[in-house]
Amino acid sequence: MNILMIYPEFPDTFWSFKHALKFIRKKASSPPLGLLTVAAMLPAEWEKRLIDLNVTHLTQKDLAWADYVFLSAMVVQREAAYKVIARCKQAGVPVVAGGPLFTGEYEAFPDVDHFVLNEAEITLPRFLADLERGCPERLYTTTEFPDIRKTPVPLWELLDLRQYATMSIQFSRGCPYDCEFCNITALFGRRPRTKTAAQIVAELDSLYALGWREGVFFVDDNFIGNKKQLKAEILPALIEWRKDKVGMPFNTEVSINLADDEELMRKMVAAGFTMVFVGIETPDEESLAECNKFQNRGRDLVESVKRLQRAGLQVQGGFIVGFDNDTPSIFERQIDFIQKSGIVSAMVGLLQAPYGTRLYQRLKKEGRVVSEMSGDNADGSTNIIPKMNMDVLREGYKKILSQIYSPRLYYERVITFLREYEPPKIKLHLDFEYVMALWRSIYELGIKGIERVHYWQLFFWTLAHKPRLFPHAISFAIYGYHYRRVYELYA
Ligand code: B12
Repeated sequence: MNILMIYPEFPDTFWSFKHALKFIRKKASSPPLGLLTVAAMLPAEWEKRLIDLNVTHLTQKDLAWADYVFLSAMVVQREAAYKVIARCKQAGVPVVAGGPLFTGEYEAFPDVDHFVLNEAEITLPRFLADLERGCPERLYTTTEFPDIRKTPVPLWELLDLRQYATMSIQFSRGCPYDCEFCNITALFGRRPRTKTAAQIVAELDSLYALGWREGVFFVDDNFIGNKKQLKAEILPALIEWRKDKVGMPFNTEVSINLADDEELMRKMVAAGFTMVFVGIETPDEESLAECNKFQNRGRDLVESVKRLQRAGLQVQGGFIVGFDNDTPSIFERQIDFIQKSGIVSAMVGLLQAPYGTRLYQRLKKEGRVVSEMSGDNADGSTNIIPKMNMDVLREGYKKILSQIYSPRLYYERVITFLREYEPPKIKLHLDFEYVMALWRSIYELGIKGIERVHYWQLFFWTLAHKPRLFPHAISFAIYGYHYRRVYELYA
């Protein structure tokens, strides 16, 4: 059996990092981990190939080779997925689809032959058994959450590793918190399900053996969902693993209460974590109460962020405007907060109601859900009728973005961050492309760019005050260019 796994192209978004990737000559930020995981669950004797349309093309020859196409996508890849399905149909290759896009809206894809939805650990074996008997059904779903201690090591071999900026691995699924707008608990449950230390070490070993030395993103919904297991089992195993390794800094997603736990922060940093994404959402207490984000309440959020930074963790933040409690003063307050916190990468979105969330149910009852989501939560669109006047909200939103990604405020924030940040202690690997990225940034940003004055200020400030953080400063300059370009598109 020949299986062609296809991952559709992402549009140009905040998360695509397209404008930054060209500096390091990479084509995509992350690999399609869902497909690689599914590939490892298929019979070993089947032939498998991967076409990630973010790094390569799909040819007629590829389609002629395939007995089945296995397709995965998120909502943001919807249009690109339709195109892939049309090509498969034309070529007469049956399509098996899974992943978040199809799990959420499979009815909208009449041309897909089989849907294997939810988590494949449960639904895929059922499909494969029916396929073997020659009677595969069209739809496989489940309401159960599988034990991921049996999930196999992803089939990294299918990837051309050189095309990616980071690799992904997953330790847990689910999140103990229950924020009103978030669909994670609906999708993956509130009790975090975790892999074992042996599994994680095996995944890291397999990547290391393939020569991978760049970053690894732990794609957990909340990495610290099970702190006890992390402290006792996982982090000690990672610290041990790292002893004779070079490179592979880790990043992940956590809730802000990590800042309350010195031991956990220390162990994460020792294990090689250098960056965390945190859902900050808003500095407004009322709005935090409205969305049930109690882990963010009753604390000095700026100070919590700084504590993480001082421990050696760069903080990326997610922010939302458009809560029912928000008044037009929120825009200035968000800008102010982002500047003070030194959160260089701030993903700001309008409040949206994903299907399956408590927010969706509440607003549906109030007649305030107008459509499904665009799938990109940082594109300035929303599927709800906000309490605030829509034009005021849109204008305020644009103002936040145009300010925080203006070269002046952006570079100011980079310096605020670098002052606070404790550099990583792990041995980093220096790739030739990263050296070249420095020269490319000098030309693109330091000579041609509208940010050139700020670029050179940061360049010399860092060399004078924080020379060890010089590579970080250059990376930030490159990211800043990407964010500005993306938000010019949204404007
Ligand atoms: C890593 C990640 C990213 C990464 C990398 C994505 C990439 N290249 O694949 C980055 C940071 C780029 C990203 C960005 C975004 N993401 Co994202 N992301 C995730 C995250 C945290 C993990 C995904 C992952 O790798 N999981 C591990 C693998 C093993 O799981 P999986 O892909 O779901 O695959 C399993 C099943 O779905 C199934 N399966 C998957 N594909 C297939 C295919 C077949 C044929 C079969 C049979 C089965 C199958 O089997 C697998 C094993 O069970 C998820 C949350 C989550 N826990 O899944 C959100 C998630 C996928 N992201 C989401 C969103 C909304 C986004 C963003 C729009 C913004 C945001 N809020 O984060 C952007 C859009 C991307 C863009 N470029 O514009 C949503 C998607 C919702 C939807 N219905 O589409 C999720 C579910 C989070 C959420 N709260 O809803 N994301």
